[in-house]
Amino acid sequence: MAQLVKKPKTNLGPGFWPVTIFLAVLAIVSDYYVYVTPLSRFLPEAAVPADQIDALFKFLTIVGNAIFIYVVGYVVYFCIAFRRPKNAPANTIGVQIHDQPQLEFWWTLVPTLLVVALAIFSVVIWKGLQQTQGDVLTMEAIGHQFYFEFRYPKLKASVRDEMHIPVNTPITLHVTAADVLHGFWVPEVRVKADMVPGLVNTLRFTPTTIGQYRIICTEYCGSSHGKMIAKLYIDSQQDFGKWFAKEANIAASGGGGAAVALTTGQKDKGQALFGQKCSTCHSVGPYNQIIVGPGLGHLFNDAEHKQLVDGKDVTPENIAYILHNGYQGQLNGHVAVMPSAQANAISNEDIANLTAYLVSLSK
Ligand code: HEC
Ligand SMILES: [Cu+2]
Repeated sequence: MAQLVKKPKTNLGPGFWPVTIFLAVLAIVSDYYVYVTPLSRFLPEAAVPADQIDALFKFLTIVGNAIFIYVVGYVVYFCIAFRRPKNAPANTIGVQIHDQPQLEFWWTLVPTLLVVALAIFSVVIWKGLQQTQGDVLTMEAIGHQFYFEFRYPKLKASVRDEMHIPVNTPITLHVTAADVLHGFWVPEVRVKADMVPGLVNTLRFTPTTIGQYRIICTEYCGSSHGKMIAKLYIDSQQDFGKWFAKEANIAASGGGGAAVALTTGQKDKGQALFGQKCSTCHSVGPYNQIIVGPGLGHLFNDAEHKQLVDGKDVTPENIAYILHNGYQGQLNGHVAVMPSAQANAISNEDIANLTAYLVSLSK
């Protein structure tokens, strides 16, 4: 292979410093525009962490923009400055440069400092997000195929695909899923959490701007994943009060809305499921007809076992509780384990159906 005929005097090529200065000007000017442009112009900020998240995003953009300009600028410049001379053979290779400790020192130090700064910046914001601002409104969001369910304290029925929250009120939102992975994301609030069956993730934010926003599922969860868009209403305190009172009325009168899953369980489906998932361990005879677990046919009218194995009264809710969480106690002097819903691979809907079936056996 032929060597490059004309070796340049410096390693940097002619015009390196003017190009460097030009790139600096370009970076400073464009970064200035990034700095002065509020991100809320493109995506409104509707809650408290949004401004901090935007500040972090801006920091990333400003640093990234400068790096981008220098990398692309130098690539273009070097392509031109060190191009193959017209008279050189086609297989000419350029001067190979090795061992530049000074250069290596800087290209290690600068990115390290940047990444450390970024880490400090994000940890500070993250810490703020973890702090409870007093337990003002704590609620739950549950992802289902294919809708969001919202539960409020003191509201018997859950609400479907509509989340109402009062403005300027710190919200603690626990999210989870009933069937498969879902995601909870409100772009205007800038918070996002995975909704995972069996795991509760917590989001904290304080809504600041009254309005209507989108809650989007961000995890491909099945054929109608794209339809999983719920509405977030940030209401005035008054409007929220009205809405809440209305929901509470609906729940009390037992109609309308999405009733609690338990009342909607279907015993036929429960019976079918019992045959698949439960009959290896349970008979539908009396309590003493034990297979692995006790017989479940007389839960409500067994004179000898007036309470459930966990000592609670026999009610549909308490039965569902055992189906959900499982239970470990003693049965005939041995440790006996009732598997949890996760271990039994049953959904909340399955629990409702099974409970309806068990109730129908003895009531
Ligand atoms: C691997 C065996 C096993 C399977 C499968 C199983 N269970 Fe159980 N279950 C038990 C055992 C053991 C107990 C008793 C636990 C104890 O007393 O500590 C129990 C307790 C219960 C109880 C409480 C009974 C009472 O009198 O308080 C209910 C209700 C129940 N199971 C329902 C179900 C249903 C519904 C299914 C199907 C989804 C199911 N179980 C699947 C083993 C099982
Ligand atoms: Cu989903």
